[in-house]
Amino acid sequence: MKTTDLFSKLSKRLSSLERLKKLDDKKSIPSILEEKGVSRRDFMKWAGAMTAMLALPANFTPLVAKAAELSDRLPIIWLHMAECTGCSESLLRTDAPTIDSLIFDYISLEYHETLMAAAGWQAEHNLESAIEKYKGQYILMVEGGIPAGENSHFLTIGGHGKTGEQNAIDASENAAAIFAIGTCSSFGGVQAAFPNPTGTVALSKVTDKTVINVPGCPPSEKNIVGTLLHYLLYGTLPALDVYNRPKWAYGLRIHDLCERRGHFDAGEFVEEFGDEGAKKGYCLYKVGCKGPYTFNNCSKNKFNSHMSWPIQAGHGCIGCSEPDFWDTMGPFEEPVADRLYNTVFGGLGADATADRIGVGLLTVTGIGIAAHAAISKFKNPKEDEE
Ligand code: FSX
Ligand code: SF4
Ligand code: F3S
Repeated sequence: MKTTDLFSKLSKRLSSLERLKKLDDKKSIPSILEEKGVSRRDFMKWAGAMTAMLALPANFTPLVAKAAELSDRLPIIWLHMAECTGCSESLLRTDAPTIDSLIFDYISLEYHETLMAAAGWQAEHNLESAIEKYKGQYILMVEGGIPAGENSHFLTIGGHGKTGEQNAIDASENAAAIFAIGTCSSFGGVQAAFPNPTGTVALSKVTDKTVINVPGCPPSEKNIVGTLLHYLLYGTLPALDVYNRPKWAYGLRIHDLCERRGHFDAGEFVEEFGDEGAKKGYCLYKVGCKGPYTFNNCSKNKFNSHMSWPIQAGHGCIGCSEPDFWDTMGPFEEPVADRLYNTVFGGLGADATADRIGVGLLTVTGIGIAAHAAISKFKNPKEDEE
């Protein structure tokens, strides 16, 4: 589609959203931001960064700003399943709330178990009435993996003993769009790690509807808010990768966007934590960095009010936005070169390591050749179960 056609398509979508009634009597998002000391200039700067993140041309910035301002027109139902609540916490609990978290605080969260005041029967009633009232219009965001089937009793919610699985199925039925927030909801997460005692599965396994996965343990606030903005702007699904992750956020590897990449290419590695190489900010591959096999944009978004991210802090990426990373990416502080190179090049022998292969080969081949394919060949303890 030509850029001008896209611009008018998105403008039309926003005009139709603007005609929708505001869902609650809270102040508008622009006035709340102003109250919180966010200047219009800062807001437009933020919108410019989000525009770039969503891979839109810079002249779309006013549309992205408007989408953010209209984000209180869409009702949102947020369900918690089996997880640590880190996804919600990462977005909302910060000393100096970012624009992303402020927006999140003021969108129309019709139901969010961590944030709402209601409890017990009243909470159950709120969920049912939100689903009924906003049938076909609400965005369903689900955090956490789902103990399913004969194991669904491991997660029951409320007084009727209704399972989390049933809640997720019922809420999915009438949602306009479904986002799995975090690795647990996207792929099962920590509770689904071997031997998965609670039979936990991804949200996409309990509904036939398309689920947009926003993984990360936790995902960055920008990837959560960006997914919402994308839906506000387009009203349709974003381009997705094979794991249903939005390509604008998960299209490149950690390794492709890493500030230590020059050291990798130059063969300069941290050999052990605390050594000279570590002090010089060398590449963390030999101390276990899984950035070459992990698709995410952490170096751009960072965490803790955009202060830092794992590799900047001095530890390798552990692959937290990949399916089954607890089982496939360990040990977290050792390289997996043996498995990878054994897979990609066949004849290197099962115990070939980054050291034996040598820096030359590491550098020439670029570790990530067919990274997805290679990861799928990693030994996964789950396979032993079958
Ligand atoms: Fe925790 Fe969310 Fe990890 Fe899972 O995040 S940060 S265990 S992805 O579901 O709360
Ligand atoms: Fe960065 Fe890790 Fe790649 Fe090294 S291996 S360049 S630390 S992503
Ligand atoms: Fe997770 Fe790796 Fe980013 S561990 S937070 S995907 S750097």
